[in-house]
Amino acid sequence: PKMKEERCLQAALLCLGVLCCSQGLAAERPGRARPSLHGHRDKGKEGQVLHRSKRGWVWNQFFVIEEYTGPDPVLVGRLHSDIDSGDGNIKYILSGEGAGIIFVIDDKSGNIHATKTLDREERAQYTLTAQAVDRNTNRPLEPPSEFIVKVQDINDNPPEFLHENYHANVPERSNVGTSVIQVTASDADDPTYGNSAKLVYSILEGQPYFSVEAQTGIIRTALPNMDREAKEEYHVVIQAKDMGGHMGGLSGTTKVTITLTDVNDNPPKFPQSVYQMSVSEAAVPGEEVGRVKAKDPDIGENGLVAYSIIDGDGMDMFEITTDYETQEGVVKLKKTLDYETKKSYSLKVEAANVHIDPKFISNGPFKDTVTVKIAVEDADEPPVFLKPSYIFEVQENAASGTVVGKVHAKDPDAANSAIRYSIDRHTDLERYFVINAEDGNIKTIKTLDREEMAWHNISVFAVEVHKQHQEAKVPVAIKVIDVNDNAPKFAAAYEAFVCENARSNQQFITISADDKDDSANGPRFIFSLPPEIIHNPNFTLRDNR
Ligand SMILES: *[C@@H]1O[C@H](CO)[C@@H](O)[C@H](O)[C@H]1NC(C)=O
Ligand SMILES: CC(=O)N[C@H]1CO[C@H](CO)[C@@H](O)[C@@H]1O
Ligand SMILES: [Ca+2]
Repeated sequence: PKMKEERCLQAALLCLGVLCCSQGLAAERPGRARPSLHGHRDKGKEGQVLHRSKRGWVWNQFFVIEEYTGPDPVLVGRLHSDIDSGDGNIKYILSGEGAGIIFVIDDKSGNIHATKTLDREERAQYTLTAQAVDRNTNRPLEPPSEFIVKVQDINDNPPEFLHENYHANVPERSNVGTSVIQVTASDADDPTYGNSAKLVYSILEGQPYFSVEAQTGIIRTALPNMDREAKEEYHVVIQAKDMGGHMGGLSGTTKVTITLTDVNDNPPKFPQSVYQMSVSEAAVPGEEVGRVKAKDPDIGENGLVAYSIIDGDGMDMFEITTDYETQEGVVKLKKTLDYETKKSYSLKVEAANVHIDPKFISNGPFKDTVTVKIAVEDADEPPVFLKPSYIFEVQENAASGTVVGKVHAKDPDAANSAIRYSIDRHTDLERYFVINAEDGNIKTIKTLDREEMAWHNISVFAVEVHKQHQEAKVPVAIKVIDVNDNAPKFAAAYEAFVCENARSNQQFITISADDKDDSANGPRFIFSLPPEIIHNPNFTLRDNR
C-alpha cells in the first residue's frame, strides 16, 4: 500500500497545464515544470485537467505510470472545456490509439482512465484525439485536439549482458591494467529519465587478478606477473547494476572465462645433470645411441628446443638431431667405433629455445647443458686377417708338400680366442692345396703345371674355435712360376719346293717355332741345320733375328 500511495502521488504531480487564447489552439511544452496547473484531487484517484480557455484547447501530455497494478483503473487525466458549465450538455469524446480499449473516458466528467496495465518498454506513448460536442445535437463545440499519453518509466527491467558467457585471452605476465575484454549490459528502462538505465559495472569474482572499469565494463589485469604455468584459466563474474549502482537498483551478471596465453618465460632445463648411454662397437653410423630431453613448461613455439653438441671427446664420433615431435635430442653414431681403441666418450649437449622473447630475456639464459657419457660395448667380432688379401708364388713342378705361404688371422675381441683355418673347397675343386688349420701354412698336395693353370685363386676361412659362426674369409692368389719344361716346337710340318737351276742364295722357305713356357723360357729360338746336312753345300739356313 505504501508503494501504491507513492505512485499515486507521483501520478498526481504529473499534471497538465492550460493556456488561453481567443482563436484556435496554442500549444505549449511546459516540460516537467508546468506554468499552469489544475490538479484535481479526487479521493484516492488523481488526474490532470485538460482545460479549455478563451483561446481554445491547449493540450499537454498526460503521464501514466507503467506497470500500475492497483485495484481500480488508474486515472490518466481529465478533459475539460471552459464552456462546460457543468450542466451536462457537453459530451467528451476520445478517439485515437487505444481509445475505448486501453483508455476510456467518462463523457460527462472528461475523466480518462487506463483500463490495462501499461508497459513502457512495450509502448512508450499513445496519440489520442479529444473532442467536446453538444450532447443533444452532437455539434462539435471545440475543434478536435490531439494529445499524447506518455507511459512513465519505472525501474522494472534489470540490466542484461549481451552474452551470458564471455571468453577472452590475455598473455601471461601482462602489465597491470592490460585490457582483456569489454563486457556490455543493456537496460530496457528509459535511459532519458531517472537512473533506471544508468549502469555501473563491478567485479564479483576474479579479484585480485582482474578489475572492471565501472563505467565502461572494460576488464583489465590487476595483478603483475600472472603465470600461465601456475594457473591458466580464471573465472570472473561481472555485475552490472542500474540506479547508478546504488542500493535498490536491479542487477545482472555475466561469467567471463579468461585464459592466459603462453609467452616464452621459461628456459628449457635438463632434469638430470648426466645421461649414461651405451653403444656396441658393432653399431653402424646413423644408428641411434640414446635420447635426452630438456623440459620446458611453455607450450607451442615457446617450448621448442633445439639440441647441439658443444664439447666433448666424442664430437667426431657422435651427432645429435632434434626430434621436434617429442622435443627430444637424439644422439646418433657418426663413425664406426672400436672398443679395443676407446671404451668411452663424453659429450656436452646443449638444449636451447628456438624462439626467444626479448621481453623476458632476463629470465634466461634460455638454454641448458648436460653431460652425456657413452660407453662403448665390446661386440663379438669375427676374426680379422692381417692382410685384406694374399698373393703367393710357387714353382710349377714343385714337389707335393711344398709350402706356398702362410695366412694369419686374429680375434679382435678381448677374449682373443684361437683361430682355425680352412680352404674354401669351392675355390680349389681339384684339391691342389691344404692348409694347416692351426698355423695357416698353405702347402701343395699336387704338382702344379703353369701351362695348365697359371693362377690358383682360392679363399681361406678363419673361424674362432669356440664360436664357429664368427667367420672371416680372405682371398689368396697363388701364382705358378714358370719352369722351362717345354721344348720349342715347329709351327707346322714344312714341305718346300725349289726349281732346278735356281740361283744361289735364293730364299725358298721361312720356318718358325713356338714354346708353351712363358716368355722367359720361350723365344728367342736358335735355329740350325741338323748335322747330317750341315756339310751339304747346296742349302744354308739363316737366322732372321
Ligand atoms: C687371380 O688373381 C690375380 C691377382 O689378383 C689376378 O691377376 C688374376 O687375374 C686372377 N686370376 C683369375 C683366373 O682370376
Ligand atoms: C752332297 C750333295 O748332294 N751335293 C750335290 C750338290 O749339287 C750337285 C749338282 O747338282 C751334285 O752333283 C751334288 O751331288
Ligand atoms: Ca620456454
